[in-house]
Amino acid sequence: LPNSLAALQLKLRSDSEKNQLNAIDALNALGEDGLPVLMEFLLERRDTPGRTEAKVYQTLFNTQATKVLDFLQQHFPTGIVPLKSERNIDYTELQKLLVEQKFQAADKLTIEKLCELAGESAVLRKWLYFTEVENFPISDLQTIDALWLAHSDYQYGFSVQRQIWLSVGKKWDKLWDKIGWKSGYNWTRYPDGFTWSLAAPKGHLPLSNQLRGVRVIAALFAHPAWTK
Ligand code: UYC
Repeated sequence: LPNSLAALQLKLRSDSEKNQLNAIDALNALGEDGLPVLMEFLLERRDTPGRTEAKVYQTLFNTQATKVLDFLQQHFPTGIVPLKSERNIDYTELQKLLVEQKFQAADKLTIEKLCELAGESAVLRKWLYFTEVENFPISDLQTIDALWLAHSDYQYGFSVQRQIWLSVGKKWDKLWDKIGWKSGYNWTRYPDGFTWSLAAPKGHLPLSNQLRGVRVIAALFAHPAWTK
């Protein structure tokens, strides 16, 4: 019986990430019977959260079952991603918006958090200088990125955008096209032109306004956070 609970339990712990991710969907489809298996797995892996653990967390949250939500609240009160900050910045609200898949509000808050990270003058200005980005701590950028990854099935995040940018030979126009920020000569209009769900192309979110040029996003992509 390939779809038996025991088989899926093993598949969830197999060496292949693809098999693990498929097992999550199959267990979720079993409903009542599958959810305890997912909860047990999450407790087991609580200290090593990666893509599989994040998908288990998001899948459990999406059930909106009282028992499951109580479990998540008890064991993972601040979510599946450790909310590390070198500047004492609180990322709990960003975590909340992302787990609830409120992508537009999460995107806006991401920009605000980056300004907070840059300091008081950036908070008042509401946009960043590239020189401020260069001084961002690694841990904070990694936390923000890990939150986007975890709650988008690894579709969204600066590191995803950077990977695509590298894959197109660092050609900005090719990147904009691939992530749905530009179509031919036309910029996507903020906010209504953008897709505030998981239906967008990989790397679509989070946004960074290109009105003042590419230096800020270039500084983000050059940051040591992605290579350390
Ligand atoms: N906007 O077009 N954008 C804004 C994007 C551009 C513009 C905010 C992204 C092109 C103006 C965000 C793209 C452009 C404002 C983004 C995009 C343009 C604004 C809110 C595709 C005109 C009003 C946060 C690359 C041709 C604010 C913020 C202002 C806002 C994001 C216009 C998140 C990814 C070149 C006029 N756009 N933006 O920064 O500054 O205000 O006047 O990138």
